[in-house]
Amino acid sequence: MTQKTILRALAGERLPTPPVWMMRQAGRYLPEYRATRAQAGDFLSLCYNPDLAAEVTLQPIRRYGFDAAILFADILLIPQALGLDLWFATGEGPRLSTITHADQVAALKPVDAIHETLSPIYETVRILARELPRETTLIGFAGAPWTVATYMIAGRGTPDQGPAHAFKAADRAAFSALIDRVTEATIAYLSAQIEAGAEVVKLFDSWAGSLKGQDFDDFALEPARRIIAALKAKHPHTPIIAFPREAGPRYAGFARAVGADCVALDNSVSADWAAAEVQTDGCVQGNLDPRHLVTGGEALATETRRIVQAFSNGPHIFNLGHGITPDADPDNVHRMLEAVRG
Ligand code: 1CP
Repeated sequence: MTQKTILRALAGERLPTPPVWMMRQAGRYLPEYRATRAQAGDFLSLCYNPDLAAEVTLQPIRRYGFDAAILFADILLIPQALGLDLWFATGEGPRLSTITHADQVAALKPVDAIHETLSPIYETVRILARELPRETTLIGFAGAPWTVATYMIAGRGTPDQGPAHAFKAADRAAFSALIDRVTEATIAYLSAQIEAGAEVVKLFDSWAGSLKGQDFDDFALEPARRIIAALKAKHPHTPIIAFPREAGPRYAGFARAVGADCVALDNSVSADWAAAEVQTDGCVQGNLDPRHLVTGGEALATETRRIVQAFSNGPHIFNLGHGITPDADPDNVHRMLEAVRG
């Protein structure tokens, strides 16, 4: 049996044409997504409706034939499953009830209780495992503990993660207990996704770049290492992609340190630097600036080909450095794919 292209790249194979998918490939830039979302009502109703969540996951596969589909869900479902309130204020992004004291960390629901909330997500995975084309890889995901904790502490997205840094400085023990609780929940959540049919899992540490020095070791590296070790013990054949966004020089050696099969690169990293310093460790994923999908033109094709070329001597999955934005032109995605696949 010929393996799927993404799985071959994750196993360390250099392919003549890199496999390709896109962060946030199911999203508001697609008219069919906006229509299904309107049908669901709001964003969370879409996440918890397995038929509609599977439908929006499949939409970009039908339109573009990406090599992978990513489960449609959100990193903030875990805090909700641990007992926090979660809602999406229209046009304003996510809002959560906040954690500001050690007592509130202790009062979170036990890890075993998360499946009660998250079982519709596993049903979405089962539907997708049945319905995806045979050549398409199904990727499950979760947020990394630090990134998830920044939302649990602030109750919203924050430009500098100030509230989470303040909590860490004021009570490092309580902060560590929160990271531990999210770490355990993430292991249980990703294991259940794999058991339902996810073939690869990705850990999104979108705010890793604001952790420095020892904090990066303790709260980005160590939780990822623990999650990956626990998953590998149970599911040794499931590849794992780590995304320590804006880790900069700390990208070097990261995959090896945490035991990941691939590291996803954000677009602040130079492809030539990463080919020399990061890809020597194994597969890399990335890293086109998503703004090129808004602006298009010759720069989109040139930049896409430059990235493919820079990573052409080793295993590479072509992707964006961050999520595609709602103002992107869907036709530019076709142009990007032409530039990757020739
Ligand atoms: O329809 C809408 O209006 C909601 C927009 C949206 C979408 C499409 C949100 C709210 N989440 C998602 C889906 C999502 N989120 C997916 C699956 C779909 C896909 O990739 O095709 C994934 C993998 C995520 C991951 C996610 N959610 C991250 C990590 C990746 C990243 O972008 O850095 C983060 C930080 C979130 C939180 C979140 N969810 C939604 C928003 C607007 C945000 C960011 C909030 C903020 O920081 O202000």
